[in-house]
Amino acid sequence: MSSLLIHNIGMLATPEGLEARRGADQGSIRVLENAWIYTENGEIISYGTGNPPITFGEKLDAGGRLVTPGLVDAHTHLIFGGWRQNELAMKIRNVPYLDILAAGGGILSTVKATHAASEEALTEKASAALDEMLAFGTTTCEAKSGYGLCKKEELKQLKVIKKLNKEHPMDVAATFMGAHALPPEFKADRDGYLKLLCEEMIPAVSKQKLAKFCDVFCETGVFTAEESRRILECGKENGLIPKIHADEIDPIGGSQLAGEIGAISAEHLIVCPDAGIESMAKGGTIACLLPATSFYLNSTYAPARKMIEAGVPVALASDFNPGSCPCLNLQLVMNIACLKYRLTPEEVLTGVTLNAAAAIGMAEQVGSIDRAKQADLVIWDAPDLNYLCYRLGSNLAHTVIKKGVIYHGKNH
Ligand code: IZC
Ligand code: ZN
Repeated sequence: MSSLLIHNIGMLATPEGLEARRGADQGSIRVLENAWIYTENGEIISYGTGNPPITFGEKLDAGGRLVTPGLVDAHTHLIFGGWRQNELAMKIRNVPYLDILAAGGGILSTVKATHAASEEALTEKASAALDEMLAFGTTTCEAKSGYGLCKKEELKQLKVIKKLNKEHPMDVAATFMGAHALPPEFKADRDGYLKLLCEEMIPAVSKQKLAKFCDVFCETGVFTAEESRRILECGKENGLIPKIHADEIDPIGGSQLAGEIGAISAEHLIVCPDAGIESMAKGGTIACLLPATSFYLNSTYAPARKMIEAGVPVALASDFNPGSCPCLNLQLVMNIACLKYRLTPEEVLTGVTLNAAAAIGMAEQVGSIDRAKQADLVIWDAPDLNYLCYRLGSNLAHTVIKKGVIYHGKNH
């Protein structure tokens, strides 16, 4: 048996429970001072304040620092070939994201680079990104396919995710996103691609158990709300839980659809209308917001406060991808969520831990410091939660613990 006692914790801050927290509960977290946490075999056994009752096993002195659950990144496009630094000059000249895509660039240029990369090369590249995420305090993430856009290449991406989930310390939840863009060869035959998705790709993903979720980019010039409904319903029939990229640039009905079909989460929601918020509240959909993307696209910010007030649980994620957000640092996402969404540090913490875990169906295993959950913890170079959300641009992760094992420790 391996055990670890983390003691001398200045502040322990965590949301509580096994499901997403909404409304006023999003900002109501447990805060303990002068605390300790005891873990065995990668699981949280007990925690408390004052002198720990445990004297045996490995000990880790938190040095009076803040400890939170490991962060959960519920939205990444982790597996891709190449980068898109060539788009920066276009962004500076205000060329819109969708114009770059319509001209065959954007997602489609990453599709070419991903096709050209071997499974081994993609694995190596994504593994390095996971290392970096872990060093920033992320201990669980989601990863999407979507740079294949044909059966063979989508399955290649999903196999990389499966391998990383097995071999890297990070837990990686897989999402099939063959509906990320219309492949150019189907430009004159949209229905042909929908048929390929529904009749070949989704059944193959499901049969090979390569993904838990199915996602669609519901956007002007990409997939309409009706097409998105067809794809997500087909995913559901094949056992894949629906997610949807909705209202990122234009409000074309994605958030309303999310609530109607009972999507586990809707992503982006930058221009989400009131009807979409209402539908998500009714359908129990989590709003997975990506504030670093708003920053990177120089766009407006999702109405996060309105969502919390309407009882929609808010999760926060990086959207790590080579186009609209080449950032995998959830600490920066936390800063922007405070400053631009006007969320409190407590609401933000719930957004990057428990609600993010719920958005990927893992709230029973990770996302909070509760007994019997995985011992996924971060010791921060911060005395309290306000400090973590207030500092900007540094990496404050001091020690990252995944399933009771210490992966990164900085010497100070
Ligand atoms: O590669 O541009 N929004 N999909 C939807 C993305 C951004 C990723 C990309
Ligand atoms: Zn995305």
